[in-house]
Amino acid sequence: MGSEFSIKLRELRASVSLEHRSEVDLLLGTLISQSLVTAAGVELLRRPFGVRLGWTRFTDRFSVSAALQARLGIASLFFSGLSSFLDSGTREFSFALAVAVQFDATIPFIVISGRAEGFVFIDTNSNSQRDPGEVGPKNLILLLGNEKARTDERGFFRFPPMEPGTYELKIEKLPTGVIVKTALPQKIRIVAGQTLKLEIPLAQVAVIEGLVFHDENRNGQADSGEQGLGSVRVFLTDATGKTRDQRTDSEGRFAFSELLPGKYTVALDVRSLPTDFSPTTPAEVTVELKAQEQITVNFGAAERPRTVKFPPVAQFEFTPERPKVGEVVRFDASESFDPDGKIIKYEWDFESDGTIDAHGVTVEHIFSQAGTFTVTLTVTDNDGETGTARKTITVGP
Ligand SMILES: [Ca+2]
Ligand SMILES: [Ca+2]
Ligand SMILES: [Ca+2]
Ligand SMILES: [Ca+2]
Repeated sequence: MGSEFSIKLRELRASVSLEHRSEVDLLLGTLISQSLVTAAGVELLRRPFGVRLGWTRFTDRFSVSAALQARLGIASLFFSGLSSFLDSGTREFSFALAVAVQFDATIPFIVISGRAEGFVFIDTNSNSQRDPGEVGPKNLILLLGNEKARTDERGFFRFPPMEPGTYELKIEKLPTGVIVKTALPQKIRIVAGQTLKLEIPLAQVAVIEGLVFHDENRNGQADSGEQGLGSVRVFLTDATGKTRDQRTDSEGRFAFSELLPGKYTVALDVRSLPTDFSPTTPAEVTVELKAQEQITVNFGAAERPRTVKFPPVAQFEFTPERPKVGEVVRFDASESFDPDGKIIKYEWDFESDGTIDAHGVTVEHIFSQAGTFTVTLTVTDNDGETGTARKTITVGP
């Protein structure tokens, strides 16, 4: 209905006609036939048929009339059912048939248009309704077709009058920290003579950002000097299970912006870490995000601990070199070492019979018999690796 009405309105035009008119006067029952009258009218036309409201000057009088009209090019056929003669102050009813040649002019001052206006508002209580106190950002520019509108301090905007039709509604540029809660661009229909009321809710958003860093000292903290890891994939999953992902930039940074408040899980894709790297922090973190909040989640990763271990090296000296029975012999293993850790145990077996006789870096022993003995030192490092050294000692009588 609306579209039909608007199509008719678009055909609204003014015309001047040269007519030949034949008229039957109903009161007198006479036929009047006259030529060359000038007529000015406003037509509501849906081609080729229409209605004309006209003001006509006959050779000797004026009338206003309503006529049904059929139009073919510049020629028209009118069938008029009502004429009112102004000059005589009387109303006369007549039927007239006229053939006319018409010259058209559009009527620029008659605006046949519709409007759109409304509010952009920050929906602080998240109910998608504009509640008291919920105002919008000022100076936000909205686009409807080729027209622009700007919000005032209340968030109110009004587009200029527009031709009826369907247009795309967009917001030119949103301030940071807000998103539109309804889908935009949106198709908007402008209807002639009507003002469309729009309400566009905005939501304040939050950000989860962070860093994936090379945790060289494996302490779980991003210490100064520890570089970011680029191109590492980070997943973000919201409370509904919807997941999106992002890769870190060359400095190891990532940022999920424009997030609605809620619960999120941020997870590191460990397969995207550099070769041999593993996380040194929890690879998955759950956060509760509030409006406008900015939460930082950092992930550390480093090379996996090495799997090759070096055993300790056992070395010892003893004095005197040629002890006698009953003499104290001093053994010193302080030259022993471990290349990649430390020695935690020293075990001495003075005659290599398999029974440990003493513990410690330096020990003393008295041989009770003369003879040649093999002394065995076994050292154990912090990884449980062992090293052994043997020396022979000759004990004199
Ligand atoms: Ca609200
Ligand atoms: Ca660190
Ligand atoms: Ca070792
Ligand atoms: Ca022994």
